[in-house]
Amino acid sequence: MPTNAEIAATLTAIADLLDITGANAFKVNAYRKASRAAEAETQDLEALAVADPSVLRKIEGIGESIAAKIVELITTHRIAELERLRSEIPAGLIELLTLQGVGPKTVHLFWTKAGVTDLASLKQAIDSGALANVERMGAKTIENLRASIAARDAAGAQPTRFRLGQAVPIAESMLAVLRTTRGVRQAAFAGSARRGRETVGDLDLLVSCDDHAAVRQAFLSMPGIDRVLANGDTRCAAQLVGGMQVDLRIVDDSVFGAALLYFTGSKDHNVFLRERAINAQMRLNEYGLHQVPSDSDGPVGALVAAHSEESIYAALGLPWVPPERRELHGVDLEQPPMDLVEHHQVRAELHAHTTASDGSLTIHELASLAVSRGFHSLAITDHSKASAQANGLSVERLLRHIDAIRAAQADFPTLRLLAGSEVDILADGRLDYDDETLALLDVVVASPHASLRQEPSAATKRLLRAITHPLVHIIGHPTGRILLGRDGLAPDMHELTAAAAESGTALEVNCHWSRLDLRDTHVKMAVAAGALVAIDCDIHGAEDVDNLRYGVATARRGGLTRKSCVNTWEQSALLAWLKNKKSACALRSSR
Ligand code: DGT
Ligand code: CA
Ligand code: CA
Ligand code: ZN
Repeated sequence: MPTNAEIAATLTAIADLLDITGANAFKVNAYRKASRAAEAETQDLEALAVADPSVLRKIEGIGESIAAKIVELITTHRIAELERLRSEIPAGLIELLTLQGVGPKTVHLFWTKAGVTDLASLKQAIDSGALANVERMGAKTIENLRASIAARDAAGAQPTRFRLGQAVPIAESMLAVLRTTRGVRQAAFAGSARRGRETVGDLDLLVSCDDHAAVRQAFLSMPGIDRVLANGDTRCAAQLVGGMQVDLRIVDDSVFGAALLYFTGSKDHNVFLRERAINAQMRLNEYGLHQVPSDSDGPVGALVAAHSEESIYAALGLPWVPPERRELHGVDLEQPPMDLVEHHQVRAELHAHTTASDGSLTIHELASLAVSRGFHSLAITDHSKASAQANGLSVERLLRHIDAIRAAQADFPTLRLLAGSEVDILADGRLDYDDETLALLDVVVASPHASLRQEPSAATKRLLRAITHPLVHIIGHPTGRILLGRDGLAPDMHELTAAAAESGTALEVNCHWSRLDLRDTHVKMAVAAGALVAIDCDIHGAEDVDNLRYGVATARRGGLTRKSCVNTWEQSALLAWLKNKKSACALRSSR
């Protein structure tokens, strides 16, 4: 069940290991090129390969021998060459790749020229001066290396986490198998993935069934399992290829709700509920909510509730709490339930790229996709000229693109096509198109793409300038962070959210699971400030629409309600906002 992204990651891993061994650059580059091709491919490679293995090598960038490796991965869930490389290279060397600024070619030098085999021997080679004798290891490089190691040590032995959008599809494909297993009644994922946290430490699956043995067998023979960590009657655990750990709990159907509540967490939320139970003379655990036993009851008191989460919350005098809100405890939960934004309420996508810049769909394909999702509006927002690496549009190309968007409208009677741009916010806060050009657009999404290591104060000034620009409707991925990759900007979010509320500019929750930017805590600040929020998929290919759920989960974690989320508005309200913001600007400037 490898996805294109997993295939791409596996090919990159092979390229990295080849580089560490000092392999021929031609061969390494072939893997890197194939990895990029796999990543960019919009059709599902596994589906293609299953239908006809020979089609893979017809894909631009994938040669014959690597096509065979991909087929090997799809059919056997491993690649013999990758395993051979792993067995040839000291395991501690591979870990060095996670140091900031250290690539596989550098690791090759560490290994072959300084005898380094892991982090400890690297530190030794630095301290003893041995590394200074190695080619390309100048004083500055070694200083940077010291800093990377120190940063790593400061982060501690933090367990590896995985991004939500990588974990959830794995959970769902496993649940799909379990649901068809003999005797299974209910199956769900719990833990941080169900709470919609942006990263998860491990996956927690829960199944109720009549036949534990069948479920254990089905679970432990899933493809993609690298190592079995536990195999008990009610709990199994396994590590997947790629390192993710999956916990499976098997329970009686009568206590499914209690187990789901317990294993969804968060731990703080569980503690809060347990204390609430104690105060009401009850006991709560993964088997249910019980009365405190009197002498005649034996060890467990009478059962109060266990079958569903709702019944347990109700018995504790609380409304059912959506999983995304279960980081909360205390008074926050005693408020009446909020009208949190819901996935099905989203009817407009306001950030989408076509083949004109770096998307893979044409205007017509994007519009058909939006129609198939039941959307009433779609903004086409290709990149502006400063994003040269993304084939950003010159003013001249933008003008022609606007005409093409307007012309396409006639073919989509149920969808309002909006001509827009994702205009770069330059380092000083100026926008990448002049005002006359921006004024021609229906929607302006302004986003930072470069200079993402700015000082916080410069970042605040930069973003404030864009937020208060009268022609800007939405700030796209405001910080530019990449989860587990790049911190991005660290502006003063109190100032930004206040300015956004004041100027009626929406802040985006970018749904891509490597971004989720605004993050949950920033959404909370936007909600507190009364700012508008947009939840957008930043569509580059058809699969990106499926990321909406992650953006919605992030928004719900921040407490976003429907009325503050522009994508959930009726078409007339959305169009009025877009138009009024611009004309308010025309009014102001004519005064
Ligand atoms: P993660 O995996 O680090 O992203 O976070 P979680 O929340 O998925 O944590 P995990 O996998 O350790 O445990 C899943 C849930 O099980 C957790 O959210 C609450 C419950 N749980 C596990 N251990 C404890 C515990 O010692 N006390 C309490 N109250 N609940 C626990
Ligand atoms: Ca977990
Ligand atoms: Ca767990
Ligand atoms: Zn974009």
